[in-house]
Amino acid sequence: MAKTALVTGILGQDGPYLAKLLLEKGYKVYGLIRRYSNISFDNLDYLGITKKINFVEGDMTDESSLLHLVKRTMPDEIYNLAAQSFVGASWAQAKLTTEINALGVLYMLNAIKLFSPTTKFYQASTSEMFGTSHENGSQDENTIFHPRSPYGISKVYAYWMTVNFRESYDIFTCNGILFNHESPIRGMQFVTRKITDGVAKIKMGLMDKLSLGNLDAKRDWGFAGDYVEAMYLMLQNEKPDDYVIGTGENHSVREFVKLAFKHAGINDWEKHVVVDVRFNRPAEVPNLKARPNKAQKQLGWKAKTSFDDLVKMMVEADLKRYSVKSV
Ligand code: NAP
Ligand code: F7E
Repeated sequence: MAKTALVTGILGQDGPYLAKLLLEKGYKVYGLIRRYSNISFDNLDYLGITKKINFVEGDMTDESSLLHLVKRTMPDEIYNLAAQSFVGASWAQAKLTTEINALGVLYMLNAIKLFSPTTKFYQASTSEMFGTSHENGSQDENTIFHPRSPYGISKVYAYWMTVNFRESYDIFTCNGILFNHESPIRGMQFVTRKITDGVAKIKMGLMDKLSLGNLDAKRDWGFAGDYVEAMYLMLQNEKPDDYVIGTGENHSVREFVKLAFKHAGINDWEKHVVVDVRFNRPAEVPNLKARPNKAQKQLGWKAKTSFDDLVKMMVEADLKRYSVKSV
């Protein structure tokens, strides 16, 4: 019989890439969606898989909806990707961020414990939990957490609750501590997509200036399509554990900007970029770089897409979108 997986966050960035991978492996995929006045399947459409998903309704903040869902579907695997995932919004919406990202995970884990204790659970943890903490400029599974935003704090709660259900009830739970990963379907608010979309608009003459915040922040940026393979591999492993996932290389926002303009054939990038302090955060995370050795050793996972290829892929996809629109 085909394996079943429930993917929360199915309409976001990672949900569609993961669902595509699981469908290719023969899974029946349930995708959790909340109630919307106006729903968008654009990201699933981009990967051509909308019709293959079994949509189920629920909300991470509504415990009873998750209890019913797990009881009804009893999936082999649950990948919890749903979140208020934008760090920048988490100060103004700290309670909502906590309810979705922290309590939502507790509700899901309780549902598993009560109705489907053999279900394996993947939690989308994040490098934002490290904040300013590092050893010699990088982070691994043993680096202590020092989150710098309500988002990072909510994810630390979810991380430990995921560990605790493993230790208390012997449920197969894993944390993937993923560093930034991007793609042509990355949300528009995140800096990479804001840049590639802006560069494409400038190239097409639709915009002249791109306003950004801190150009000095450094991130370990990889491709989402590579990272969903790590999520899958964690749940296929013999024992549940927690893994840092990243490329092992980092770059500044400034480097990303320069490269994006270069791939669009624009040389005078500084003419088009304006620094606007309104995009600065109350507390910044200045420097993140993964040491993903454990994942490489135990899961056989390694990032495949280079920084240059990632930027090129995103710029080309946005240029294509605007070229098609302007025909
Ligand atoms: P994303 O594009 O923002 O997608 C998150 C999804 O969660 C959206 O589809 C959103 O639905 C859904 N969601 C939000 N609140 C919900 C609720 N109350 N009930 C049900 N669904 C809800 O995020 P992503 O980049 O794919 O990231 C996936 C996960 O990995 C997130 O948990 C994120 O925090 C984590 N993460 C991401 C990165 C990264 O670099 N991308 C790195 C580390 C960890 P709507 O469509 O309705 O908004
Ligand atoms: O910011 C700086 C900003 O919003 C990256 C989420 O997926 O990855 C993501 O969180 C950096 C920060 O991502 C702008 O200050 C400068 O230093 O793209 P971002 P993030 O905050 O790193 C982690 C791993 C997650 O878990 C999150 O869910 O870029 N920056 N200028 C800017 N950032 C934004 N958004 N906009 C700017 O104009």
